[in-house]
Amino acid sequence: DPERDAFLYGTFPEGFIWSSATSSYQIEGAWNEDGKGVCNWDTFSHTKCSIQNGDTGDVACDSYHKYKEDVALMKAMGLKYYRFSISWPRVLPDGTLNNVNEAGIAYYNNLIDELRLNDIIPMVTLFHWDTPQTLEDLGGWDNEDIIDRFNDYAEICFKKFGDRVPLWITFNEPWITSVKGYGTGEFAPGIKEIGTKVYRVSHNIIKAHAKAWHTYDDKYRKLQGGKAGITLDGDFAEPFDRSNKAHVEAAETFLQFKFGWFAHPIFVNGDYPEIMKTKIASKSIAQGLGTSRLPEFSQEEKAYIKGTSDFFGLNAYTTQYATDATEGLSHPPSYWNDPDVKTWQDEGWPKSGSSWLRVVPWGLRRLLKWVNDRYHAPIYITENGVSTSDVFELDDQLRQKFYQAYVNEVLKAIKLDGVDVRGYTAWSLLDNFEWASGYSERFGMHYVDFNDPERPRTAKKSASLYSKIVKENGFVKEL
Ligand code: PNW
Repeated sequence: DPERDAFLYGTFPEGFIWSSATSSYQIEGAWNEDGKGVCNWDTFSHTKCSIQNGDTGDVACDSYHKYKEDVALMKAMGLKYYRFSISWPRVLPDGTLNNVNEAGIAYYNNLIDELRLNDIIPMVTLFHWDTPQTLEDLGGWDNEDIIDRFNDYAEICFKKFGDRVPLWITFNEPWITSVKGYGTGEFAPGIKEIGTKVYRVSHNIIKAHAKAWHTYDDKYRKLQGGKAGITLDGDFAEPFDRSNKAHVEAAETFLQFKFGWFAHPIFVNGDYPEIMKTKIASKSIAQGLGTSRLPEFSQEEKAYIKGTSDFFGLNAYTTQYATDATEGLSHPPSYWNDPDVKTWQDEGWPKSGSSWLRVVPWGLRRLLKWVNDRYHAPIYITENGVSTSDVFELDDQLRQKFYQAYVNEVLKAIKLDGVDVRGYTAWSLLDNFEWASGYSERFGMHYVDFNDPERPRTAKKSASLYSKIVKENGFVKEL
Protein backbone atom coordinates (compact mmCIF):
# COMPACT_ATOMS: atom_id res chain seq x y z
CA ASP A 1 0.00 0.00 0.00
CA PRO A 2 2.12 2.93 -1.25
CA GLU A 3 -0.19 5.60 0.19
CA ARG A 4 0.33 3.99 3.60
CA ASP A 5 4.09 4.18 3.28
CA ALA A 6 4.63 7.55 1.64
CA PHE A 7 6.24 10.02 4.03
CA LEU A 8 4.25 13.22 4.50
CA TYR A 9 6.07 16.52 4.87
CA GLY A 10 4.36 19.31 6.75
CA THR A 11 3.86 20.85 10.16
CA PHE A 12 1.41 20.30 13.02
CA PRO A 13 -1.32 22.75 14.00
CA GLU A 14 -0.19 25.81 15.93
CA GLY A 15 -0.03 25.12 19.66
CA PHE A 16 0.34 21.36 19.22
CA ILE A 17 1.45 19.87 22.53
CA TRP A 18 4.81 18.08 22.43
CA SER A 19 5.55 16.12 25.55
CA SER A 20 7.40 13.20 27.07
CA ALA A 21 6.27 10.94 29.89
CA THR A 22 7.29 8.96 32.95
CA SER A 23 5.46 7.55 35.98
CA SER A 24 6.11 7.70 39.70
CA TYR A 25 6.89 4.07 40.51
CA GLN A 26 8.96 3.68 37.36
CA ILE A 27 11.37 6.57 38.07
CA GLU A 28 11.17 8.01 41.59
CA GLY A 29 12.80 5.41 43.85
CA ALA A 30 12.95 6.63 47.47
CA TRP A 31 10.36 3.97 48.14
CA ASN A 32 10.46 4.37 51.91
CA GLU A 33 11.82 7.90 52.35
CA ASP A 34 10.32 10.99 53.98
CA GLY A 35 7.13 9.34 55.13
CA LYS A 36 6.02 7.68 51.90
CA GLY A 37 3.64 4.77 52.47
CA VAL A 38 4.17 1.36 50.90
CA CYS A 39 2.49 0.79 47.54
CA ASN A 40 1.30 -2.41 45.86
CA TRP A 41 4.34 -2.39 43.53
CA ASP A 42 6.74 -2.17 46.52
CA THR A 43 5.08 -5.27 47.91
CA PHE A 44 4.95 -7.03 44.56
CA SER A 45 8.57 -6.31 43.60
CA HIS A 46 9.78 -7.36 47.05
CA THR A 47 8.09 -10.72 46.53
CA LYS A 48 10.44 -13.33 45.07
CA CYS A 49 10.02 -14.18 41.38
CA SER A 50 7.53 -11.42 40.54
CA ILE A 51 9.94 -9.34 38.46
CA GLN A 52 12.62 -10.30 35.98
CA ASN A 53 16.06 -10.55 37.62
CA GLY A 54 14.49 -9.71 40.99
CA ASP A 55 14.51 -6.01 40.06
CA THR A 56 12.61 -3.47 42.17
CA GLY A 57 11.71 0.22 41.97
CA ASP A 58 13.42 0.91 45.30
CA VAL A 59 15.85 3.32 43.64
CA ALA A 60 14.80 3.24 39.97
CA CYS A 61 16.11 6.45 38.30
CA ASP A 62 16.26 8.13 41.72
CA SER A 63 14.18 10.96 40.30
CA TYR A 64 12.95 11.76 43.81
CA HIS A 65 16.40 13.27 44.31
CA LYS A 66 17.29 14.07 40.73
CA TYR A 67 14.15 15.77 39.42
CA LYS A 68 16.04 18.97 38.61
CA GLU A 69 18.30 17.01 36.29
CA ASP A 70 15.26 15.49 34.59
CA VAL A 71 13.77 18.94 34.04
CA ALA A 72 17.08 20.11 32.58
CA LEU A 73 17.00 17.24 30.07
CA MET A 74 13.54 18.32 28.89
CA LYS A 75 14.64 21.93 28.71
CA ALA A 76 17.62 20.93 26.55
CA MET A 77 15.23 19.12 24.20
CA GLY A 78 12.92 22.12 23.91
CA LEU A 79 9.93 20.23 25.34
CA LYS A 80 7.07 22.40 26.50
CA TYR A 81 5.08 19.76 28.41
CA TYR A 82 5.91 16.91 30.79
CA ARG A 83 3.58 14.05 31.72
CA PHE A 84 4.41 12.54 35.11
CA SER A 85 2.35 10.80 37.78
CA ILE A 86 1.84 11.37 41.48
CA SER A 87 2.43 8.50 43.88
CA TRP A 88 -0.75 8.25 45.96
CA PRO A 89 1.01 6.79 49.04
CA ARG A 90 3.72 9.48 48.88
CA VAL A 91 0.95 12.05 49.40
CA LEU A 92 -1.36 9.92 51.55
CA PRO A 93 0.73 7.14 53.14
CA ASP A 94 -2.23 5.01 54.26
CA GLY A 95 -4.35 6.05 51.28
CA THR A 96 -6.67 8.24 53.35
CA LEU A 97 -6.89 11.86 54.48
CA ASN A 98 -6.19 10.70 58.05
CA ASN A 99 -2.52 11.20 57.36
CA VAL A 100 -1.23 13.77 54.88
CA ASN A 101 2.49 13.54 54.14
CA GLU A 102 3.76 17.12 53.90
CA ALA A 103 7.13 15.96 52.53
CA GLY A 104 5.34 14.24 49.66
CA ILE A 105 3.34 17.37 48.89
CA ALA A 106 6.56 19.39 49.01
CA TYR A 107 8.24 17.04 46.52
CA TYR A 108 5.51 17.52 43.90
CA ASN A 109 5.36 21.26 44.58
CA ASN A 110 9.09 21.49 43.99
CA LEU A 111 8.87 19.43 40.80
CA ILE A 112 5.99 21.52 39.44
CA ASP A 113 7.74 24.78 40.34
CA GLU A 114 10.96 23.63 38.69
CA LEU A 115 9.00 22.76 35.55
CA ARG A 116 7.22 26.12 35.44
CA LEU A 117 10.50 27.93 36.04
CA ASN A 118 11.70 26.26 32.86
CA ASP A 119 8.50 26.97 30.92
CA ILE A 120 7.41 23.34 30.94
CA ILE A 121 3.73 22.69 31.58
CA PRO A 122 2.79 19.68 33.73
CA MET A 123 0.26 17.06 32.57
CA VAL A 124 -0.37 15.07 35.71
CA THR A 125 -1.62 11.50 36.06
CA LEU A 126 -3.23 10.72 39.40
CA PHE A 127 -3.07 6.95 39.15
CA HIS A 128 -0.36 5.14 37.24
CA TRP A 129 -0.80 1.81 39.04
CA ASP A 130 0.77 2.45 42.47
CA THR A 131 -2.07 1.81 44.93
CA PRO A 132 -1.43 2.39 48.65
CA GLN A 133 -0.81 -1.07 50.15
CA THR A 134 -3.26 -0.36 52.99
CA LEU A 135 -6.05 -0.05 50.41
CA GLU A 136 -4.81 -3.03 48.40
CA ASP A 137 -5.06 -5.05 51.60
CA LEU A 138 -8.77 -4.18 51.74
CA GLY A 139 -9.32 -5.56 48.25
CA GLY A 140 -7.89 -2.69 46.20
CA TRP A 141 -9.97 -1.89 43.14
CA ASP A 142 -12.28 -4.80 43.86
CA ASN A 143 -13.57 -3.00 46.98
CA GLU A 144 -15.92 -0.17 46.08
CA ASP A 145 -14.86 1.86 49.13
CA ILE A 146 -11.79 2.80 47.10
CA ILE A 147 -13.98 5.06 44.94
CA ASP A 148 -14.33 7.59 47.78
CA ARG A 149 -10.70 7.17 48.83
CA PHE A 150 -9.60 7.93 45.26
CA ASN A 151 -11.84 10.96 45.14
CA ASP A 152 -10.32 12.28 48.38
CA TYR A 153 -6.84 11.76 46.96
CA ALA A 154 -7.75 13.41 43.65
CA GLU A 155 -9.23 16.38 45.48
CA ILE A 156 -6.18 17.00 47.63
CA CYS A 157 -4.09 16.98 44.44
CA PHE A 158 -6.41 19.48 42.71
CA LYS A 159 -6.30 21.64 45.83
CA LYS A 160 -2.54 21.57 46.37
CA PHE A 161 -1.27 21.50 42.77
CA GLY A 162 -4.13 22.53 40.51
CA ASP A 163 -3.21 26.21 40.35
CA ARG A 164 -0.22 25.17 38.19
CA VAL A 165 -1.59 22.05 36.44
CA PRO A 166 -3.83 22.62 33.39
CA LEU A 167 -4.16 18.94 32.40
CA TRP A 168 -5.19 16.12 34.71
CA ILE A 169 -5.38 12.43 33.83
CA THR A 170 -7.32 10.41 36.38
CA PHE A 171 -6.24 6.89 35.38
CA ASN A 172 -3.48 5.57 33.18
CA GLU A 173 -4.58 2.48 31.25
CA PRO A 174 -7.24 0.99 33.50
CA TRP A 175 -7.26 -2.03 31.15
CA ILE A 176 -3.79 -2.96 32.42
CA THR A 177 -4.74 -2.51 36.07
CA SER A 178 -7.73 -4.81 35.60
CA VAL A 179 -6.39 -7.43 33.25
CA LYS A 180 -2.74 -7.67 34.31
CA GLY A 181 -3.21 -6.74 37.98
CA TYR A 182 -6.34 -8.74 38.82
CA GLY A 183 -6.65 -11.05 35.79
CA THR A 184 -3.36 -12.61 34.71
CA GLY A 185 -1.51 -11.61 37.88
CA GLU A 186 1.55 -10.46 35.89
CA PHE A 187 1.37 -7.05 37.57
CA ALA A 188 0.67 -5.95 41.15
CA PRO A 189 -1.28 -7.07 43.11
CA GLY A 190 -0.73 -10.37 41.26
CA ILE A 191 -4.32 -11.67 41.43
CA LYS A 192 -5.46 -14.24 38.85
CA GLU A 193 -9.21 -13.93 38.31
CA ILE A 194 -9.46 -13.25 34.61
CA GLY A 195 -13.13 -14.20 34.20
CA THR A 196 -14.80 -12.30 36.99
CA LYS A 197 -12.77 -9.88 39.05
CA VAL A 198 -11.49 -7.98 36.00
CA TYR A 199 -15.01 -6.79 35.25
CA ARG A 200 -15.70 -5.72 38.83
CA VAL A 201 -12.38 -3.90 39.10
CA SER A 202 -13.01 -1.93 35.90
CA HIS A 203 -16.52 -1.14 37.10
CA ASN A 204 -15.11 0.52 40.23
CA ILE A 205 -12.38 2.31 38.28
CA ILE A 206 -14.94 3.82 35.90
CA LYS A 207 -17.00 5.05 38.86
CA ALA A 208 -13.91 6.43 40.61
CA HIS A 209 -12.89 8.24 37.43
CA ALA A 210 -16.35 9.77 37.05
CA LYS A 211 -16.42 10.90 40.66
CA ALA A 212 -13.00 12.57 40.48
CA TRP A 213 -13.94 14.27 37.19
CA HIS A 214 -17.13 15.64 38.79
CA THR A 215 -15.13 16.91 41.75
CA TYR A 216 -12.85 18.79 39.36
CA ASP A 217 -15.77 20.02 37.31
CA ASP A 218 -17.86 21.16 40.29
CA LYS A 219 -15.21 22.66 42.52
CA TYR A 220 -11.97 23.40 40.67
CA ARG A 221 -12.54 23.96 36.96
CA LYS A 222 -13.85 27.50 37.31
CA LEU A 223 -11.03 28.57 39.57
CA GLN A 224 -8.18 26.73 37.89
CA GLY A 225 -9.37 26.55 34.29
CA GLY A 226 -7.85 23.18 33.46
CA LYS A 227 -9.07 19.98 31.87
CA ALA A 228 -9.51 16.47 33.26
CA GLY A 229 -9.71 13.21 31.38
CA ILE A 230 -8.68 9.59 31.23
CA THR A 231 -5.95 7.73 29.34
CA LEU A 232 -6.85 4.43 27.67
CA ASP A 233 -4.57 2.01 25.91
CA GLY A 234 -4.79 -0.78 23.45
CA ASP A 235 -3.45 -2.24 20.27
CA PHE A 236 -5.16 -1.41 17.02
CA ALA A 237 -6.94 -4.41 15.47
CA GLU A 238 -6.76 -4.74 11.70
CA PRO A 239 -9.14 -7.24 10.08
CA PHE A 240 -6.90 -9.91 8.57
CA ASP A 241 -8.97 -9.79 5.40
CA ARG A 242 -10.83 -6.51 4.98
CA SER A 243 -13.19 -8.05 2.43
CA ASN A 244 -14.29 -10.69 4.98
CA LYS A 245 -17.21 -9.37 7.02
CA ALA A 246 -16.51 -11.73 9.94
CA HIS A 247 -12.95 -10.43 10.19
CA VAL A 248 -14.14 -6.83 10.13
CA GLU A 249 -16.63 -7.56 12.92
CA ALA A 250 -14.00 -9.42 14.93
CA ALA A 251 -11.62 -6.46 14.78
CA GLU A 252 -14.41 -4.12 15.90
CA THR A 253 -15.34 -6.46 18.75
CA PHE A 254 -11.72 -6.65 19.90
CA LEU A 255 -11.50 -2.85 19.96
CA GLN A 256 -14.80 -2.59 21.84
CA PHE A 257 -13.54 -5.03 24.50
CA LYS A 258 -10.29 -3.10 24.79
CA PHE A 259 -11.20 0.59 24.45
CA GLY A 260 -14.99 0.46 24.43
CA TRP A 261 -15.06 -1.21 27.87
CA PHE A 262 -14.06 2.18 29.35
CA ALA A 263 -14.66 4.62 26.52
CA HIS A 264 -18.27 3.68 25.81
CA PRO A 265 -19.48 4.51 29.33
CA ILE A 266 -17.35 7.63 29.61
CA PHE A 267 -17.66 9.12 26.11
CA VAL A 268 -20.88 7.68 24.68
CA ASN A 269 -23.81 6.80 26.94
CA GLY A 270 -22.73 5.84 30.45
CA ASP A 271 -22.93 2.14 29.66
CA TYR A 272 -20.81 -0.72 28.32
CA PRO A 273 -20.81 -1.50 24.57
CA GLU A 274 -23.77 -3.69 23.50
CA ILE A 275 -21.41 -6.34 22.17
CA MET A 276 -19.77 -6.76 25.58
CA LYS A 277 -23.10 -6.90 27.38
CA THR A 278 -24.51 -9.50 25.00
CA LYS A 279 -21.48 -11.75 24.77
CA ILE A 280 -20.62 -11.81 28.46
CA ALA A 281 -24.24 -12.31 29.51
CA SER A 282 -24.87 -15.20 27.13
CA LYS A 283 -21.62 -16.91 28.08
CA SER A 284 -22.28 -16.44 31.78
CA ILE A 285 -25.65 -18.16 31.37
CA ALA A 286 -24.08 -20.99 29.33
CA GLN A 287 -21.48 -21.34 32.08
CA GLY A 288 -24.24 -21.96 34.56
CA LEU A 289 -24.05 -18.60 36.31
CA GLY A 290 -27.24 -16.86 37.39
CA THR A 291 -26.15 -13.41 36.26
CA SER A 292 -23.69 -11.83 33.86
CA ARG A 293 -20.08 -11.58 34.98
CA LEU A 294 -20.23 -8.01 33.63
CA PRO A 295 -21.78 -5.77 36.32
CA GLU A 296 -24.50 -3.26 35.44
CA PHE A 297 -24.67 0.48 35.99
CA SER A 298 -27.91 1.93 37.36
CA GLN A 299 -29.73 4.63 35.37
CA GLU A 300 -28.44 7.20 37.81
CA GLU A 301 -24.87 5.94 37.47
CA LYS A 302 -25.10 6.01 33.68
CA ALA A 303 -26.15 9.65 33.71
CA TYR A 304 -23.34 10.43 36.16
CA ILE A 305 -20.64 8.65 34.12
CA LYS A 306 -21.57 9.87 30.65
CA GLY A 307 -19.46 12.79 29.44
CA THR A 308 -16.85 12.71 32.17
CA SER A 309 -13.72 13.29 30.12
CA ASP A 310 -12.61 16.56 28.52
CA PHE A 311 -10.29 14.72 26.13
CA PHE A 312 -9.36 11.22 25.05
CA GLY A 313 -5.90 10.31 26.35
CA LEU A 314 -4.47 7.60 24.12
CA ASN A 315 -1.50 5.34 24.77
CA ALA A 316 -0.64 3.49 21.60
CA TYR A 317 2.20 1.15 20.74
CA THR A 318 1.32 -1.64 18.35
CA THR A 319 -1.22 -3.50 16.18
CA GLN A 320 -2.78 -6.98 15.86
CA TYR A 321 -4.46 -8.83 13.05
CA ALA A 322 -7.92 -10.06 14.00
CA THR A 323 -10.25 -12.84 12.85
CA ASP A 324 -13.33 -14.43 14.36
CA ALA A 325 -12.83 -17.43 16.64
CA THR A 326 -15.50 -19.71 18.00
CA GLU A 327 -13.74 -21.65 20.74
CA GLY A 328 -14.81 -18.83 23.05
CA LEU A 329 -17.24 -20.74 25.25
CA SER A 330 -14.49 -22.83 26.84
CA HIS A 331 -14.10 -23.00 30.59
CA PRO A 332 -13.07 -21.44 32.85
CA PRO A 333 -14.79 -18.14 32.07
CA SER A 334 -12.21 -15.69 30.78
CA TYR A 335 -11.88 -12.19 29.43
CA TRP A 336 -9.75 -13.71 26.66
CA ASN A 337 -12.56 -16.00 25.49
CA ASP A 338 -15.45 -13.59 25.91
CA PRO A 339 -14.99 -11.65 22.63
CA ASP A 340 -14.71 -14.71 20.31
CA VAL A 341 -11.80 -13.05 18.54
CA LYS A 342 -8.38 -14.36 17.63
CA THR A 343 -5.49 -11.90 17.28
CA TRP A 344 -1.83 -12.19 16.32
CA GLN A 345 1.02 -10.14 14.96
CA ASP A 346 2.66 -10.55 11.59
CA GLU A 347 6.09 -12.15 11.83
CA GLY A 348 7.28 -9.63 9.26
CA TRP A 349 6.61 -6.60 11.44
CA PRO A 350 9.88 -5.37 13.03
CA LYS A 351 10.43 -6.53 16.62
CA SER A 352 11.43 -4.40 19.63
CA GLY A 353 12.88 -5.21 23.04
CA SER A 354 9.38 -6.20 24.30
CA SER A 355 7.70 -9.41 23.11
CA TRP A 356 4.30 -7.71 22.74
CA LEU A 357 5.53 -4.71 20.78
CA ARG A 358 6.12 -4.91 17.03
CA VAL A 359 6.65 -1.74 15.01
CA VAL A 360 3.51 -0.99 12.94
CA PRO A 361 3.32 2.76 12.26
CA TRP A 362 0.24 2.67 9.99
CA GLY A 363 -1.77 1.10 12.83
CA LEU A 364 -1.51 4.35 14.80
CA ARG A 365 -3.13 6.36 12.00
CA ARG A 366 -5.99 3.86 11.77
CA LEU A 367 -6.42 3.75 15.52
CA LEU A 368 -6.62 7.55 15.69
CA LYS A 369 -9.35 7.54 13.08
CA TRP A 370 -11.19 4.74 14.88
CA VAL A 371 -11.13 6.66 18.17
CA ASN A 372 -12.09 9.94 16.51
CA ASP A 373 -15.05 8.42 14.65
CA ARG A 374 -16.51 6.81 17.76
CA TYR A 375 -15.81 9.18 20.63
CA HIS A 376 -15.62 12.64 19.02
CA ALA A 377 -13.29 14.05 21.67
CA PRO A 378 -9.99 15.88 21.19
CA ILE A 379 -7.23 13.28 21.34
CA TYR A 380 -4.02 13.65 23.31
CA ILE A 381 -1.54 10.90 22.60
CA THR A 382 -0.28 10.43 26.14
CA GLU A 383 2.24 7.68 25.33
CA ASN A 384 3.95 6.25 22.27
CA GLY A 385 7.40 4.72 22.12
CA VAL A 386 9.53 1.63 21.66
CA SER A 387 11.87 -0.52 23.71
CA THR A 388 15.25 -2.02 23.09
CA SER A 389 16.78 -4.75 25.20
CA ASP A 390 19.21 -3.97 27.98
CA VAL A 391 22.29 -2.94 26.02
CA PHE A 392 24.32 0.24 26.17
CA GLU A 393 23.35 1.97 22.97
CA LEU A 394 23.30 5.68 22.25
CA ASP A 395 22.78 5.55 18.50
CA ASP A 396 19.35 3.95 18.92
CA GLN A 397 18.43 3.49 15.26
CA LEU A 398 15.26 1.52 15.98
CA ARG A 399 13.86 4.26 18.24
CA GLN A 400 14.85 7.08 15.86
CA LYS A 401 13.07 5.35 12.99
CA PHE A 402 10.13 4.55 15.24
CA TYR A 403 9.52 8.17 16.29
CA GLN A 404 9.99 9.48 12.77
CA ALA A 405 7.51 6.97 11.33
CA TYR A 406 4.89 7.06 14.12
CA VAL A 407 4.87 10.84 14.46
CA ASN A 408 4.47 11.03 10.70
CA GLU A 409 1.37 8.82 10.93
CA VAL A 410 -0.05 11.28 13.46
CA LEU A 411 0.51 14.08 10.96
CA LYS A 412 -1.30 12.02 8.29
CA ALA A 413 -4.21 11.43 10.67
CA ILE A 414 -4.54 15.18 11.21
CA LYS A 415 -3.94 16.39 7.66
CA LEU A 416 -5.40 13.61 5.55
CA ASP A 417 -8.09 12.12 7.80
CA GLY A 418 -9.16 15.22 9.71
CA VAL A 419 -8.62 13.66 13.15
CA ASP A 420 -8.56 16.11 16.06
CA VAL A 421 -5.20 15.26 17.66
CA ARG A 422 -3.98 17.96 20.05
CA GLY A 423 -0.77 16.48 21.41
CA TYR A 424 1.88 13.80 21.26
CA THR A 425 3.82 12.34 24.18
CA ALA A 426 6.93 10.21 23.81
CA TRP A 427 7.36 7.29 26.21
CA SER A 428 9.79 7.76 27.72
CA LEU A 429 12.05 10.61 28.78
CA LEU A 430 14.31 8.10 30.58
CA ASP A 431 15.03 4.40 30.66
CA ASN A 432 13.11 3.22 33.72
CA PHE A 433 11.58 0.34 35.67
CA GLU A 434 9.57 -1.50 33.02
CA TRP A 435 7.15 -3.26 35.39
CA ALA A 436 7.42 -7.07 35.37
CA SER A 437 10.37 -6.82 32.99
CA GLY A 438 12.34 -4.73 35.47
CA TYR A 439 15.33 -2.98 33.86
CA SER A 440 15.64 -5.53 31.05
CA GLU A 441 13.72 -3.36 28.58
CA ARG A 442 14.67 0.24 27.83
CA PHE A 443 12.14 2.76 26.47
CA GLY A 444 14.09 5.95 27.17
CA MET A 445 15.38 8.74 24.99
CA HIS A 446 18.04 9.00 27.72
CA TYR A 447 20.19 6.10 28.80
CA VAL A 448 20.28 5.51 32.56
CA ASP A 449 23.09 3.47 34.11
CA PHE A 450 21.29 1.44 36.77
CA ASN A 451 24.57 -0.02 38.08
CA ASP A 452 25.91 3.40 39.03
CA PRO A 453 24.58 4.71 42.37
CA GLU A 454 24.48 8.19 40.79
CA ARG A 455 22.13 6.93 38.04
CA PRO A 456 23.76 9.12 35.37
CA ARG A 457 21.60 10.01 32.35
CA THR A 458 23.02 10.22 28.82
CA ALA A 459 21.08 11.45 25.81
CA LYS A 460 20.51 8.91 23.05
CA LYS A 461 20.29 10.06 19.43
CA SER A 462 16.51 9.65 19.56
CA ALA A 463 16.45 12.59 22.02
CA SER A 464 17.94 14.92 19.41
CA LEU A 465 15.75 13.51 16.66
CA TYR A 466 12.60 14.06 18.71
CA SER A 467 13.84 17.47 19.77
CA LYS A 468 14.25 18.43 16.09
CA ILE A 469 10.67 17.36 15.31
CA VAL A 470 9.45 19.40 18.30
CA LYS A 471 11.40 22.51 17.38
CA GLU A 472 10.26 22.39 13.75
CA ASN A 473 6.72 21.45 14.84
CA GLY A 474 6.77 18.58 12.35
CA PHE A 475 8.67 17.67 9.27
CA VAL A 476 9.99 20.48 7.11
CA LYS A 477 11.10 19.54 3.62
CA GLU A 478 14.84 19.36 4.22
CA LEU A 479 14.75 16.64 6.96
C1 PNW B 1 2.38 1.33 29.21
N1 PNW B 1 1.47 -4.75 27.19
O1 PNW B 1 2.11 0.08 29.66
C2 PNW B 1 2.51 2.10 30.51
O2 PNW B 1 1.64 3.16 30.68
C3 PNW B 1 3.90 2.46 30.86
O3 PNW B 1 4.00 2.60 32.25
C4 PNW B 1 4.85 1.42 30.31
O4 PNW B 1 6.16 1.59 30.76
C5 PNW B 1 4.77 1.50 28.80
O5 PNW B 1 3.45 1.33 28.35
C6 PNW B 1 5.65 0.51 28.08
O6 PNW B 1 5.26 -0.80 28.37
C7 PNW B 1 1.99 -1.07 28.96
O7 PNW B 1 2.01 -5.74 27.71
C8 PNW B 1 2.47 -2.22 29.57
O8 PNW B 1 0.74 -4.86 26.17
C9 PNW B 1 2.30 -3.44 28.99
C10 PNW B 1 1.63 -3.51 27.78
C11 PNW B 1 1.14 -2.37 27.16
C12 PNW B 1 1.33 -1.15 27.75
